[in-house]
Amino acid sequence: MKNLDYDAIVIGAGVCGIYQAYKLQQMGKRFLLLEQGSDVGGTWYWNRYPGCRFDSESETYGYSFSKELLKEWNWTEHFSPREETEKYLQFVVKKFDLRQHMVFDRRLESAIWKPEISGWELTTNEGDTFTTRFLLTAIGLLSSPTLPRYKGVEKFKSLSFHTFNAPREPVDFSGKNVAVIGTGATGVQLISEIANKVGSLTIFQRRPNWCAPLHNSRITSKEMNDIKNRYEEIFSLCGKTPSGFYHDVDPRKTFDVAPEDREAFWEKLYSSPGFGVWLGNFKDMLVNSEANAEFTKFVAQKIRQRVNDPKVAEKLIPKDHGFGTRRVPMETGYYEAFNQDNVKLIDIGENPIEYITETGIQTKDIHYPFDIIIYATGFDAVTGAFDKINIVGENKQTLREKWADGPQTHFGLSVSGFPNMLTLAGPQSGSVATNFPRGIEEAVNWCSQMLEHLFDNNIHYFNPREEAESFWGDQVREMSERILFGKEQSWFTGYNSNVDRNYRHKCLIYAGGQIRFRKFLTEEVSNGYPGFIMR
Ligand code: NA7
Repeated sequence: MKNLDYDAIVIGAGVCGIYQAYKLQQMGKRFLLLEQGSDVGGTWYWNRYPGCRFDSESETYGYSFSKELLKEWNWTEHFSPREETEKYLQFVVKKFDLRQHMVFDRRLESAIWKPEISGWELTTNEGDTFTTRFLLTAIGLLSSPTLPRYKGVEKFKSLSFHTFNAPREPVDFSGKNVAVIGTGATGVQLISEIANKVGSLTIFQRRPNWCAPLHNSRITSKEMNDIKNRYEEIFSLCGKTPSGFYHDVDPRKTFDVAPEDREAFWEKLYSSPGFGVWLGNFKDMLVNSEANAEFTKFVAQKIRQRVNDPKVAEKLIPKDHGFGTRRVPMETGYYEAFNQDNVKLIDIGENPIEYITETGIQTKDIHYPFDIIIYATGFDAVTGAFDKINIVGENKQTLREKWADGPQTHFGLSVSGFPNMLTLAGPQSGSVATNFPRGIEEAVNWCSQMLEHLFDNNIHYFNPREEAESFWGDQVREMSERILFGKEQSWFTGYNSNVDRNYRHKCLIYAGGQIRFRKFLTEEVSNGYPGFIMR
């Protein structure tokens, strides 16, 4: 058989691709990593909008695989800002000398399965072609940004950008009239950060989300030393929760607890840092509508207390879904921003945006002039990045065709008919619904173990079985039906009004949690990979 250029090619130099590159280097394989950006970082390279940070406790976000790395790196905030996370990933790449395997400014345009070489032929936007035995995609869940389909978006003459493509140089907001469209996790971070830096801020909200305080703070050097001594315990704790965060559900049910104790518990959650308010709540809060409604009332009251104008407060309180049934944006002073004289909320349900003009936004009632328009309008999530690549598998079937009605995968990590391809953070994977690096380490470890098995046994071909894929589809559906989350329109359920194809009512993630997911993965290995054809 013809020699291939590489044993493996990894696509994407974000959190996932970097770790996969490290593993391949450890295995001593001939591999390459292609990255469309000009440097490493993925999410943390692209999203340069003000206020961008993660909602994971910093010490739970770093890689756990190297004790030395854990000892050397110091986080400075409990919830790290984008800039620091980007530096961290650059530090990792330098420390393990991974840059030598990476080629930047290369977008993968096509990947064609070539049975005669039992491998893939890849072509990039620069026209280079490579052959590889295994194709490993680490192309991100939220890397295909979507602009709203308003007429005239391209006509606006002054500065406008999607948050994902925010300018690389800091934007000077002082004295500027700024519009933000979108109030998801991104919009909420951005609005909180720039409200007191702009001349005026006008927020165009379609649907409000239930937000909760992040309670970020600095990490002192004493705290950092303590964290370093506890890393083993920290990762062990994260490994035991469904979400890979510290926060685990409270074993009690909402209505089994006396109202005053319930209230005290919720007050404590609301005033504690991070996702505890969402993921560490009573065990029925995210599965039982009555329990959910009770906590939802509690959070609505908090919003009413924080926003001075009752009419504005009511607009900021979601009426169409309960707390935590979509992604909870974490905020720092978000609601208080609406108490500022320079901040205005436009409910586009009442006053729809009609089109974008050269100088601003035309709504049904009024034309608003702006200096800057920022689109925080989200992503063609999880499958969007795959759709942009022409991936052609066996029998010349494209991945787009295969997933036309929604993704079909085995464990979210491989796709029948697309041999020798591992979708490291693919749709329907359990790792994409977790504290990302925790789930990702799990997925990359598993895929690497499988690759070692293939290399060691001289296996040149693997393909997940169709039965395995339909089994996994059932698991994904069953888990999403169990939780209130699965019933709401959000990017997790494949909803995006800005793209033609919406996988309505199909979950893009495996919502069963990392413990269940890990069990499936472990059994697959111990049973000798029954879900795969290998030869
Ligand atoms: P999201 O959570 O998908 O939010 C996008 C926001 O933009 C949301 O408020 C949308 O309203 C709004 N949107 C989208 N399209 C339009 C149009 N056409 N007109 C008006 N408003 C619109 O994306 P984010 O970037 O905030 O967050 C993504 C993830 O990044 C987040 O979950 C974190 O994990 C990190 P809608 O709710 O659809 O009515």
